[in-house]
Amino acid sequence: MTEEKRPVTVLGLGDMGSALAGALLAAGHPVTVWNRTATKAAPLVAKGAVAAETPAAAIAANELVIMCLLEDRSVRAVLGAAEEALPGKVVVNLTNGTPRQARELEEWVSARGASFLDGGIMAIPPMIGGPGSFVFYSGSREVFDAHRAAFDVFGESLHVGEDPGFAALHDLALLSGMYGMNVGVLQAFALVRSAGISAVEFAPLLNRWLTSMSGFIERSAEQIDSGEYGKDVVSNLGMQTAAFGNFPRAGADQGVSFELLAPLQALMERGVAEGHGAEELISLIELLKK
Ligand code: FVH
Repeated sequence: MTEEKRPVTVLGLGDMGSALAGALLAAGHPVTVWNRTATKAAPLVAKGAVAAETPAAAIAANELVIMCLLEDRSVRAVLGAAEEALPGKVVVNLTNGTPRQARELEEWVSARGASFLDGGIMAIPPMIGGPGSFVFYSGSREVFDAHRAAFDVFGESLHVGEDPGFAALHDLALLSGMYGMNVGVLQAFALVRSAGISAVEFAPLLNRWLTSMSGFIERSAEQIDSGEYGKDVVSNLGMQTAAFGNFPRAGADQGVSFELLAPLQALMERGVAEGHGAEELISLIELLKK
């Protein structure tokens, strides 16, 4: 059997687990699946997957075991019920979680004679296997390299460190960026809709603005790594804090809540009060350190 056609077990057939199993089948991998609600396996069985009756049977079927469940608790419940099947297996957990959960799970899995990688999927289900999809992995580089051909079916595979917690850390960091953007998008649409402007007509302007602003990420990163926030400043924090006061004012006039942006205003005002008014806004990162 070639490396590319390695048999794989997938535990968890929600939207994402089904997409992962479907991509493996489409790439020619023999796939064994298990899901708590057994009926969800039917579409994959129709495409050639084998449905196992228990997690232990699914794990016993193949060396490589990919898990994609709701959260850490469900991963623990499923593995806890299948401990006897774990020795010699490679468990790859693509369930969203925290760095600490990944490190603790790695210890638990290793103690039962299996290898462990944690992962973070940077795609939504329809993107799996397509050009925009990428997945973080952390844990043993050797284990990652040995199974990479199967991982590459999902999208670009990025090993981000031997520390098993690093995939979750990268995942949560990118999701922080996404949710921050969602906060801004919500507020922007709420403001224009409050004046009866079409969201569809406004969307291209919002897209254009966010795309051009994302161009400043690398510059901010250089400032963060150097700790130098006061050089060649183009939009100082004091100026931005003064302008920021217009959001609650306009919100009150237009009937739009300020609750999403209020925490940022408080942080900006603290930054100015602590003497960072002449620096770039990104200097606020120093205030986020606990
Ligand atoms: N879908 C997405 O857009 C995101 C993209 C990035 C990665 N996330 C994470 O992927 C994990 C799974 O997400 P999902 O979209 O597949 O989620 P659901 O469709 O809600 O499926 C959840 C599966 O978990 C099973 N499950 C839940 N609790 C238990 C349990 N106690 N024991 C066993 N299995 C459990 C559930 O089973 P069932 O309800 O069908 O019986 C589903 O298979 C997740 O970490 C995302 O954050 C997705």
